Amino acid sequence: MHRRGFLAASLATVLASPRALAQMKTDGMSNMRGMDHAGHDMGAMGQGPVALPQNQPLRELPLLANEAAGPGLFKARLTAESATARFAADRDTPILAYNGISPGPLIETQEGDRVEITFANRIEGEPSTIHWHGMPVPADQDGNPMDPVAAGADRVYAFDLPEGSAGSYWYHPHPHGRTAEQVYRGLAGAFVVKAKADPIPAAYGDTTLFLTDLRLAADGSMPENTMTDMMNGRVGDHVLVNGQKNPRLAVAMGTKRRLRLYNATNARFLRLAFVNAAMTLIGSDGGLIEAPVAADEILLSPAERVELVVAFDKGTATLTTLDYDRGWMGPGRPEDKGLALLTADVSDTQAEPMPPLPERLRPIARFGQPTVSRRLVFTETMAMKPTGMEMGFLINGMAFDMGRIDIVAKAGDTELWEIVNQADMDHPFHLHGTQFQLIERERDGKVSKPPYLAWKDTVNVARGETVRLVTRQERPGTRMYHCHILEHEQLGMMGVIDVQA
Ligand SMILES: [Cu+2]
Repeated sequence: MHRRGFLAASLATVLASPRALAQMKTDGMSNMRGMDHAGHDMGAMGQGPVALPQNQPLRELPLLANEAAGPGLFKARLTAESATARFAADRDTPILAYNGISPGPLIETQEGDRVEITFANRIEGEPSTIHWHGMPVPADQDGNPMDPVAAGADRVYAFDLPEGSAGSYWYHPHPHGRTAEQVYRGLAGAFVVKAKADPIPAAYGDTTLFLTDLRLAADGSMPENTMTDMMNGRVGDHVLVNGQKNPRLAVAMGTKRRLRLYNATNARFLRLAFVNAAMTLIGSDGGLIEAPVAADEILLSPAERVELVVAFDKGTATLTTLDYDRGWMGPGRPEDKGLALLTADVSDTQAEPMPPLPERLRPIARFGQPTVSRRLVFTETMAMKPTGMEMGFLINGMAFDMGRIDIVAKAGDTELWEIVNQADMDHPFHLHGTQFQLIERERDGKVSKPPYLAWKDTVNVARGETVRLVTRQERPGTRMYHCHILEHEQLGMMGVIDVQA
């Protein structure tokens, strides 16, 4: 039996007190959507959400052009700046964009490549960084909040992609206190590292589906985060695929497609199913798994990725969402189920016969016995302050402090990390600088082992659950670990690990 914890109890108290509610309203939180209205999908001022066009042909993400002349080097420039997008047909939306677009351009490189990307921060008045989510890059190239790039400044991020690092990574800002806002305003993109010898048949193609979450006010602007957003993480009104709402994909009968799905939302849990098409899981955050696994549904928590092979054998197939209860605080829980994210029109014409998926994809070496073990406990707090309600999201009782080292580790050590979620909400745990292996989950004394071995950099830790994982940092330097609900990270659910040589 799961006991509702401190935050839920505090919230219940606050909601039960008319005085407190009135105070919250007069404290500039009258736009606290969902707290005093049922239903989250309200546009600004209680109107319905702004309608977005649907059913347009799926856009492939534009590639970031490689400016290097020879092989083995990927050289490019990413400029973060204000831009304008047209989500709704009749109104402009001011956004933040990489090279003018959101999602940012798709970076595609090969394992073994050297990468040199000049980052130009042209966001007015705000520092930023680029964090290479999941990638094995040196600590001083990983866009830590301690290494801000000032507004107007440039810096070069340079790193080598080792053999065996092929996978579905991404890039996004990680500046102190501003990550959540810079990401929901549009700064995020996919970074795919291709294998030199790829076991997946080329006939399946390779399509990145970058899922983001958009909320628009009636005038087309993106409203600022509210109290509800800070508490639950910002969930928008529209889930977009490559910036489009429910785009369409035309395929011939019998087609198999390789799809890389990214949850690049700030806080939306996506429990996904493909209606009328069979899904086979082939990869996780850090690349291919050992062997294909048939999947009826997939839970993709914020920042997680999967690689799928989808077989289109009948009629119209829809990538859709299923209900998932991740522990919503307060009223206004968004409708999770039945969202059509992508519709595939399967023609009657038979596709050329597709080669089968190999039975083995690649070996994954299991980590040896850990020599160090650590325990991270997630909790939530809430207090009424004269300035309003103040929430805290803590790891081992502490909120993030950039000047504090929380963990000292040694490069090359194999470590067991136990992530204990004593909070009322699920929190997706992300560790920088490496990939880890999930060992087991425990809830109410029941232990379950994962059905297959996989490289992960983000794992959901459900409320009341303990997740055990094994990891190893190969390089020295300062790394972050945090909840990837970006508003929770901002409110303190982050720590610093100092890896020593
Ligand atoms: Cu969280």
